[in-house]
Amino acid sequence: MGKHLGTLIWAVLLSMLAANPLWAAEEDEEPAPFVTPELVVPEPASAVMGWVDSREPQSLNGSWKLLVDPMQVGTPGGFFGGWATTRTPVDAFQLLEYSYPDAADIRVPGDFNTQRQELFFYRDTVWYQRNFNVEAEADTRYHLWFGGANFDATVFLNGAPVARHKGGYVPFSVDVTAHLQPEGNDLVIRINNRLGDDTVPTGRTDWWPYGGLTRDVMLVATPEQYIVNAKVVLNNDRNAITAEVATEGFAAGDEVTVVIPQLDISQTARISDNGDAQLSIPAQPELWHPDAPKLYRVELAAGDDRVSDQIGFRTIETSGTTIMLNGEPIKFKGISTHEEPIGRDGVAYSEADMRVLFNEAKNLGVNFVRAAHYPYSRHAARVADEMGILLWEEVPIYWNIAWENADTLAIARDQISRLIERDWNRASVVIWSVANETPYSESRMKFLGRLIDDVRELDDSRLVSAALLGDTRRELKHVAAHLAAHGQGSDIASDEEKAIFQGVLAAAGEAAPEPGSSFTLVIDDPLGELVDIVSYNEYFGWYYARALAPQMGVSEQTIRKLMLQFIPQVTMSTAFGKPMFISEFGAGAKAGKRGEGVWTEDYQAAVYRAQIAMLSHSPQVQGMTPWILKDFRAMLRSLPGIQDYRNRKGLIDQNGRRKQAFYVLRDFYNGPWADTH
Ligand code: GCB
Repeated sequence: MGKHLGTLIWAVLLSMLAANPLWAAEEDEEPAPFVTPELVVPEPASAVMGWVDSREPQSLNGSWKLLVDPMQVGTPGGFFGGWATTRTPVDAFQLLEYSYPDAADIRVPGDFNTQRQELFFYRDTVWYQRNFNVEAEADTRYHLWFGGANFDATVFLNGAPVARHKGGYVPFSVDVTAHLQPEGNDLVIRINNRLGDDTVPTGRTDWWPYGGLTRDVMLVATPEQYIVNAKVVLNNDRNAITAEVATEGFAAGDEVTVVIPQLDISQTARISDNGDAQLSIPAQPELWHPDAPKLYRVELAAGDDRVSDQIGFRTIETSGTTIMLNGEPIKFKGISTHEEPIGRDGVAYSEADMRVLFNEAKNLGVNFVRAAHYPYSRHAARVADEMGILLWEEVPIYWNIAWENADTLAIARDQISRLIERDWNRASVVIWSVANETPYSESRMKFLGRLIDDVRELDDSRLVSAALLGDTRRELKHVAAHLAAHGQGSDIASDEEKAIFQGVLAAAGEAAPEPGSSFTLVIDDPLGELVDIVSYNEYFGWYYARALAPQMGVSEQTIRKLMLQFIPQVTMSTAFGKPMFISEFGAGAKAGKRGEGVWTEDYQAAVYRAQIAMLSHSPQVQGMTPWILKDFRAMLRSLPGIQDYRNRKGLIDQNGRRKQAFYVLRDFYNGPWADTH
């Protein structure tokens, strides 16, 4: 082909592409060859559509088709044509370079990383496709509802890009009535699970960034005028149930009715200009409690629309350093989890998965679970409601986030508001946590301050927290001095090491601690001012020894052994006069490995014993969620033969095998802390 002909073909091709308004470039700009322009895609509905399970939705779970697209050629608008619709060649002459009918199968819900071996470490674009039929009825609206798609999903229905959601983990929906056809609807989702500096979470996390349609997908039918969502909670005085109902399509003055048959409640309110209705209904329900998780059937009606749910009523508040459930002091006997099932790799997506996981948590004697580090599927809080487990729910603002980036803040705000709007009727959820181990800075305070304001505005019937990091450098300096004082008189250290300890104490001068003296660690991160419960992650007995040994010039073995003796002399506290909560402590162990040293069950159990001794004499500490119930997948953790890409701090391994530390914690919750609920 001559040079001129080649240029001409390009010019024609590019002008055809530019003529399509979906991917039109700026008017005077010539699209660059081989570059795929950004699509213009609407946002999903801004509010979460709640109460969906009572609408008998059409499930779109099941077997879908999957294409893997690391080169981004599936996006429509470029030279390669795009994969937004299902096409098959009309005859032997048509060039198509993709095919959904011939593509691999993938199960929805579920992550793609663990369904296909070659995608285990994959962090990029894939395409999901399926067909569905719908017997569309008159005067009905149809909404595509996604429980969560990790982490950036664009939805195409019959070729039209109908919604894009960034962030993953939380539900979104879009009204697709205008795009539906009775048969053979072609639903295609482009999903990318790559994370970077500006995303939430960022690119580096200590959990697997599972990608794909990890949650339920469904088609929800509503009347033209319908209830979008409603928050139904007990007021703080425990004498009235309040309902805030959001509707769509009704006229001001139309009515909403709330019925709670078991309480003989049936009350009506009028919808205001903005579509909302508010009710406050005098009531004294039996209160939801982990020991007796009472749920009531609540029904809402407006026009032709009807929805219902099972809801528990309780209050949660703090009084000084005490946490009060239904006006009574309570300690949170907890454990942390990730959203992974026992006995299978990948994301836990079903109610059954959550039941098994939470049941093993209950076997420890817990009344509380920290659902770290991101929103789980909606099944989690439902199961917790039924099983009587208090729940901490969290958004993945983890380590270093782009605090100054407006788009990052927008994703974070979207994520927390969608989580709250989904779970605000779950009595089990008592804490919204906005962050985990975020280093101090002014911009971090502003970012998290904004989120905390959002949370309080959306839902003031729960407590706000964040897992804090503390001032590790300062703390380690104090700990080093105490270890030196302690080590001098012990037979753990060698003579050479004792000389080093003497040097450390001499340098500390008057501040040098006496052997055996206690040490109070005070958390004063200014974020403590903004939260209701001051939560703290600490790794005495695990990371701290590794950090101190080279700094002090003493063997890690000596430091670890001294540390186990020293931990019980530490008292945890905060500068805020609020309840303190230990949101993490732990140590790694490979199930079945016994003996001395790190990675053994024995060492992990020794760390738990020392930690429990410390925490049970720290009066401000009102609960704990040690890290973690089960070994979990983590790309950070490669050590062959021990980790093999799993974080080994679980009390059980991935198949449910219990380690010694499981029993240490169980004995504590069933013994000294048995009567603290
Ligand atoms: C932490 C993090 C958690 C990690 C854990 C660990 O502090 O919050 O995500 O998995 O430590 O095992 O290091």
